[in-house]
Amino acid sequence: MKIGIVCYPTFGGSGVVATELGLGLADKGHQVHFITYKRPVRLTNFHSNAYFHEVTPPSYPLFEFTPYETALASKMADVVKFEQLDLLHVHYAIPHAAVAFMTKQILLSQGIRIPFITTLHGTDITLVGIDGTFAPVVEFSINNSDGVTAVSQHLKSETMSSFNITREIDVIYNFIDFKRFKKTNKDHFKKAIAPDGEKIIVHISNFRKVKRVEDVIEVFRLIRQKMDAKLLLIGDGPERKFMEDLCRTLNLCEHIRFLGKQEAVEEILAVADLFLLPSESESFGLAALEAMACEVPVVSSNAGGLPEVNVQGVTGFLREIGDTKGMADDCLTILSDEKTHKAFSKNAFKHAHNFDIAGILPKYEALYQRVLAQSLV
Ligand code: GMT
Repeated sequence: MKIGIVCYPTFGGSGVVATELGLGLADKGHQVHFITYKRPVRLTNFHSNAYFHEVTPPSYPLFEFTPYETALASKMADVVKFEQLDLLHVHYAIPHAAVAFMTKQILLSQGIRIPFITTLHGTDITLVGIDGTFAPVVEFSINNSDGVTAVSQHLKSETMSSFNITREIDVIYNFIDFKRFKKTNKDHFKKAIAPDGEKIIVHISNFRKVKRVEDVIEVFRLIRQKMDAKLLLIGDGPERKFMEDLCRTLNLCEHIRFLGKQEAVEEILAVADLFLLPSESESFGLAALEAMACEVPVVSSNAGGLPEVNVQGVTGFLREIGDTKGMADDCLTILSDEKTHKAFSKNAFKHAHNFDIAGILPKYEALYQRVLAQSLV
């Protein structure tokens, strides 16, 4: 099959999922065309079945806001036509679903039928999507997609209750590639970070408000009242400066390292004893799944789709949003006893296998076939 994938090319989860999905499909012999404004961060190596088409909207003195959507639709129409694509799969509804609808209409006027699938990832519904500025377009483009998927049951329910949805939404969970995410021996790295055998806690996010990184720091402060520990913060974003200031105020800088954006997160997860994700809202929590695949237990908030990934009392613990004291207690439960930690690590690894790419990819392929068959009717 020839598939066009449209996504954000950045470190964000939706771009990562879209790229890994495309590469997985390319491995299986499909021809995959990524269409976006920059090479996706995980599209690093040459793959004979993967292509990249860059969208470069021209600047013009009249434009205060460069019309990216128009440039994207034109590029999508061009790639569909020239490469004879079978379908388009767009990730993150805003603006990609609406642009796909426009592309479909442009091509229809030229006698070309191209169905499109929209995958909803999270804030495209929960935070940004429901904002009145975007809601009518989001609702219209979901209802007029040829297939729609959500990355968790929770996100599907949120979508159904927030909009007037007149079509079916399939839940296809995010996935993990165990070839890449696995526990490896990085003892030298562990020694450098925690020379006295301190426990290592890791948090990965885009440092947006919704991630509540301040809670990570507060939980860590409470843990340190009871045991020696180090905190590694991976990622970057608007909140980072405030978090650095907070560490200084709390006099914790010596024990906290800001590692910034990292490509090989699996190498850092390999030395982690625990993963913290206290988000305000989280449709799935891909970072938690990546940790679990590396045998790292998770303490998270009970937000959104997180309970579908992190199982209470099995792979880790979940607490109400903002309950930093409870989260710290849970971390201490896991970290203070070697046997408990081992059991949680084992469970996390086992549960992560429910999201193995080998099982999830065929679900997308089946959806593609169904949508293609319907579009021929
Ligand atoms: O919504 C965001 O904050 C970013 C978004 C993205 O585009 O990276 O993340 C969402 O999609 C991920 C991949 O499906 C999910 O793992 C994240 O849970 C989800 N983020 C939120 O719902 C906050």
